[in-house]
Amino acid sequence: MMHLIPQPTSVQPAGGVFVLTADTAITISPATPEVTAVAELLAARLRPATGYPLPIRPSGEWPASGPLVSLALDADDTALGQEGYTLHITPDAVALTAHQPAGLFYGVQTLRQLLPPAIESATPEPGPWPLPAGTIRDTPRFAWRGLMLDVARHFFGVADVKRVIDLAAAYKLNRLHLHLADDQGWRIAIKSWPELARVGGQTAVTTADGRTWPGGYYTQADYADIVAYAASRYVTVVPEIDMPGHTNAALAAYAELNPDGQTRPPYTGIEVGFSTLALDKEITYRFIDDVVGELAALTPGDYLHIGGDEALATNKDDYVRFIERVQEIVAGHGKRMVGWEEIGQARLSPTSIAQHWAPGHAAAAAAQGAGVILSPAPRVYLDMKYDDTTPLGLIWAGTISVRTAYDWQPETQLPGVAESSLLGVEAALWAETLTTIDEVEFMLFPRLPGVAEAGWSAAGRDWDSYRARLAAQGARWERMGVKFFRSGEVEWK
Ligand code: TNX
Repeated sequence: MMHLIPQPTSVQPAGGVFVLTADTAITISPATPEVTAVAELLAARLRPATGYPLPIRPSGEWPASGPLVSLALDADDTALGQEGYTLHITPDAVALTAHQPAGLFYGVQTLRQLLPPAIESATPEPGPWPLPAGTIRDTPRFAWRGLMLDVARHFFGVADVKRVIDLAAAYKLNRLHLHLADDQGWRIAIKSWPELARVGGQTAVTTADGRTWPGGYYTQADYADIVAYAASRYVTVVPEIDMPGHTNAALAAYAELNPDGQTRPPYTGIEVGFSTLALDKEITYRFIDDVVGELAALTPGDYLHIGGDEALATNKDDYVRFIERVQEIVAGHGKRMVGWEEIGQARLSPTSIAQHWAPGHAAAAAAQGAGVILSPAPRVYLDMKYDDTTPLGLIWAGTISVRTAYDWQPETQLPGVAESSLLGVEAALWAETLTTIDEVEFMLFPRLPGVAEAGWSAAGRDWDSYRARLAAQGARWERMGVKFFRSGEVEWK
C-alpha cells in the first residue's frame, strides 16, 4: 500500500516489489555536485536502518546487472518543471528521474515514505526493505509551500532549526520563513548596529507559569549555516524583520529609533500593537537600509519579509508612506518585499508579496498585481490549540483540529483574489507559548503535513483518504523521535 503525503499527481500501482539488499547500488546521471548531493542524502537516510553500504556511482560505471536505484536528470521532460519527478519501480530496479535536482530531492522523499517505517530508524533494523512496484508522476500545485517559525518570542538554536527544516522538507515544503525580530527579541547579529542582538537578543516571553526564558541570537555565521543547510534540502530561507510595529526589542537597544528619543524597557509579555519606530526620522531609514542590506547579503533567496502587521501605534497615512519607502529599500538591495497583508493598503510593486492571515487587505494587494501567500489564521496558525484541552498554544483564531488544518481549499479561501494571484500556502508557528523543540514538534505534527498537501497536491485531496495516509506516518515519527500529538481524529497504526 502506498500511504503518501502529499498525495502525488498520479500513482499507478503495478504487481510485485523491489527489495533493497546488501547488493543494491545507487547510480547517478549526470554526476554533478547537485545530483551527487541528493544521492548522498538518500544513502545517508537508508544506511543506518538497513546497514547496507549502498555505494553511489556514475551510471555508466556500474555493471547493469545488480539491483539499482538510479537517479537521473532528464533534460527533455520539461513538463516536470523545477520540482517534479517520476518514480518508476519494478521488481528489478527503481528509476527516479526529474528535470531539475529539486525534483530528485522530492522523489527521494516519496521513496522514503514507500519503504517500511523502520527505515527512519537511526540504528539497524531487521528489514526486509520492499518498495511497491508502480509508477508515480508528481508535480507541485504551488511554487510557495512554506513554514514560518517564530524565533523571536522564544529563541530556537541552529540545531533546532535544522531539525525543523528536515521535518518540513520531508513533506516537500520549500520555504522557511524565520520571524527574526519582534517586541520580545532580536535574533540576528547586525554588524552595523551591534546593540540590536547584544541588548535586544537577551529577552524572551515570560510564559504563563511565570517562568522567564533566556534569549539568544544567531551570529551571521549561524545564519549562513542555516541558509546553507536549508538550500541543501531545497528550502529557501525568507528572513523577516517585523516593522514598523513589533519593534520593542530594537527600540530597547537604540534610543534614536524611538519617536521620543528614549530607549524602551525590555518587553516579555504577549500583547501586540504598542511599539513603533520613529517614522518621521531619517535615522530610521538608515537603520532599515543597513539591516536590510546585511540580511540581503547573507540571503541568497529572492525574498525579504518586512512584517508590516498590527502597526496599531501608527496612523494609516504614515504607515502607507513607510511601507512604500521600505519597499524601495528592499528593491534597492535586490530582493522582493514580502509583508503581512496589511501592506495591501500601500502602493505595491507587482513583484511584492502579501501574506494573508486575517485582517482583510489581501484582495487590495492582489488587485495591484502583487502575489499572495495564504496563511489563514483559523486554518494554518499551528500555534492555535488542537482543542480546549491542549496544554500549549493560543486560541484567538479558534482551535485547529487536524481536519481543520487540512480540509480547506486554497482557491476559495479569499473571495476577490483570483487563483492566478496565489503563490501558495504557508503554515505559521508563533512561539509565545512554545519554548522547546519538543513543543514545536507537538504543535506541528500531525498538522503540518496537511498544510503541505494543500500546497503540493492539486488533486486527490480528501479527508478520509488523508486520514488513512496520515495514520501511517505515526510509526515513522516514532522512529524519528518526533513528539507528535496523538490526535483522536486519526486511527494511528
Ligand atoms: C498575530 S499574525 C500576530 C503575531 C502573534 C500571533 C499569535 C500576525 C501577522 N501577527 O504577532 O504572534 O497572532 O497567534
